[in-house]
Amino acid sequence: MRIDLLTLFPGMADGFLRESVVGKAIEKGVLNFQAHDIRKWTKDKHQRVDDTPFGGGPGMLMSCQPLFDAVGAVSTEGCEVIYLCPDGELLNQAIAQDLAAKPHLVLVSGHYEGVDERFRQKKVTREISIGDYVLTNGTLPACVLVDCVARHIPGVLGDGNSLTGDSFNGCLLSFPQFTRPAVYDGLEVPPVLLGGNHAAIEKWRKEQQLERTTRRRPDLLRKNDPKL
Ligand code: 4GS
Repeated sequence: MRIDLLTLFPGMADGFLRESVVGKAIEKGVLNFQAHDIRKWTKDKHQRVDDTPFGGGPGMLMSCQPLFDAVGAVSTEGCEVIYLCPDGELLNQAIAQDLAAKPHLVLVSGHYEGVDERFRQKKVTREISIGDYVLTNGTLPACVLVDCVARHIPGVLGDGNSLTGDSFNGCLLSFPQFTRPAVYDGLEVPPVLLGGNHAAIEKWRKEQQLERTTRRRPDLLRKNDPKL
């Protein structure tokens, strides 16, 4: 899978994504990731990539020319061009899974007050938000998207970091987990987990998941069963 990220801060993305699990995937060539500096494509004599909004108002907007040319340079036939912004669809596990099946994503990070609307109309095929809050720039949202998409690409996760036990995969939160020692500072591990009765462990874990989801995220249960 190929992912190109267009940003004014490529170093932010490289610093985050070239470490750990996703970093290994990039090294192995399972994920072909490239961060590009949008400024590289500006034709402005002062290297500017932004300008003041027509009609007035605070802040600066990213101009069309560098964005159109950057997308033109990195895109391929049929690739998905995703603009990260608070007014996009809210990112979730299903969207991440869907995007992981695509051969080529081009991600565009907004900066300042955003981008010229004509860029969104003509070049962007999908708009995604990582949550209802406002950040200083769109590079972190793009990294979040790359991270959660990458873990669905075959060969990215080892056995130690399995997809199957994820919160949300079954629309239930995870069960509580414990490792050695069996007693720490007087705190005991639930005895069922030490017994080796796999059916009993399975049952306990399912109950814990239901109990936790009901208490913490009843909205997830309702999404699964609208009657609730
Ligand atoms: C988000 C978000 C975001 C909005 C970028 C203000 C700079 C900023 N992008 N999900 N301009 N939340 N973007 O806050 O995607």
